[in-house]
Amino acid sequence: MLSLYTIFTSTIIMTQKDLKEQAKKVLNANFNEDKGFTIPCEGLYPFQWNWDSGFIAIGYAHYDVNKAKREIEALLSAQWENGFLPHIVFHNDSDTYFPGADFHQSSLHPLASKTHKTTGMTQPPVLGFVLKEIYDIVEDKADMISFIKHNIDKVFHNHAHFYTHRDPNKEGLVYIYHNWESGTDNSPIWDDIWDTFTPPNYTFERMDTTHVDAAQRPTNREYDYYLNLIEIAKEYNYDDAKITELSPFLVQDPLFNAILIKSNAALIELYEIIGDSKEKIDILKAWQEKAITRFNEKLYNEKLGGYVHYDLRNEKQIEFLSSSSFTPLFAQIPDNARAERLMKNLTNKFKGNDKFLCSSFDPDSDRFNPKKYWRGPIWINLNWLLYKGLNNYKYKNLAETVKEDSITLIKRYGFYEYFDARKSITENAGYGGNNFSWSAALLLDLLKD
Ligand code: 2M8
Repeated sequence: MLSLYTIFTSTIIMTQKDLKEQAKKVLNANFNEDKGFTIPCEGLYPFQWNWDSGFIAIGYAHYDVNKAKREIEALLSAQWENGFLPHIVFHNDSDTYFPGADFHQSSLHPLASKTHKTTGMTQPPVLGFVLKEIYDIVEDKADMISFIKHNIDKVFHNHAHFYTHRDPNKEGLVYIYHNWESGTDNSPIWDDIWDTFTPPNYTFERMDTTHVDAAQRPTNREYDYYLNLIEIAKEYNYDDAKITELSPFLVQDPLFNAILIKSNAALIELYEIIGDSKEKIDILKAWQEKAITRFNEKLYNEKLGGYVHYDLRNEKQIEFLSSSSFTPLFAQIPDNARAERLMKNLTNKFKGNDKFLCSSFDPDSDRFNPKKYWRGPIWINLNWLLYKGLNNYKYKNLAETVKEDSITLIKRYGFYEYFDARKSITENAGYGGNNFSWSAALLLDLLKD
């Protein structure tokens, strides 16, 4: 006879097994077999997105390594000749998304991909650490090493592009020139920057709000700012030097830079495994030393007890806490004392007694909105970075909370794009697109143990 304990644990195991199967279904349905890449979400995001693909490849590594490889190679196939990796690759046509390839016009840049239409902006550079994650996951290390050998220099070239063209002070911190480069599109962080310039009122047809409730998406006026920044970059053919000089949006983002630093560290480890790469390792180590020191000097805010964005155009910190404030833990940037303050903020402010972790913006701020995109809701990719980050320090219990909260939200509401942090919510609190790829992929990774 089965004991109660066996019945209980087997129910949990079954449930997790079901959840994993559902996650795989979401990913497989979003995979484009012909072109070898995965859309983030049907209708809403019909192309290949840069950092989405990295997270998605981690999910595939758990059950179909060939798809993981194809995903990464599809992204790298659109790399520009100068090492730049665009934020969207338009492998296919689709009229369900705006702004598409015709708006972005990447061919204005002389070194843009000649084979693929892309955007002229980038996203957090995840590929370095993604290669290392996949290497750690798969059993056939020799096979993965040969894949990595084939691709790693392209990722190195991408990092070199950042430090050459996006770091005007040569201080080891790179800038983003568009909020879409941050990945955290309509975060309240940008509100102060919007006050510094006035875009025209463009005439355009929003497509996102035909898929998702407008209350959960940016406003039309916010889109004017997004489009205007692209128009300015296009006016200068996406020339980095001109953007550095003239873009009204120039920000050193802690999430973006933490990811670059983590990816540098991963490249060092991978080059060491491959062997025979001393010169590149030395370059990476020099970048790391400078970047980590400057990150701690420039992006930490003592009063708030967290890392913040730096407005490079207007030379000042943007003094708000967001989920990005905690991502330096992922790259082991803070010392133990700072890590402790981050942990306290997460515990007292972001979690409190009544919230799932981790809201994308300070829940005590009057700019916080629990339903609107990056102005408050929880995102699974940020939770994954946080889970890994807390585990880099001694905060294993809090890491488990982040993991369990992520699993609970997906179990309860489905594979949504973002979630309400309030535990008291009784109606559906999964927002944005459903069957969202990185929620499925990273759930597979969180459930691996
Ligand atoms: C969201 O951004 C795109 C623009 O890049 C959009 O709203 O149209 C963001 O959440 C971004 O981080 C993400 O990569 C993208 C696709 O999932 O959607």
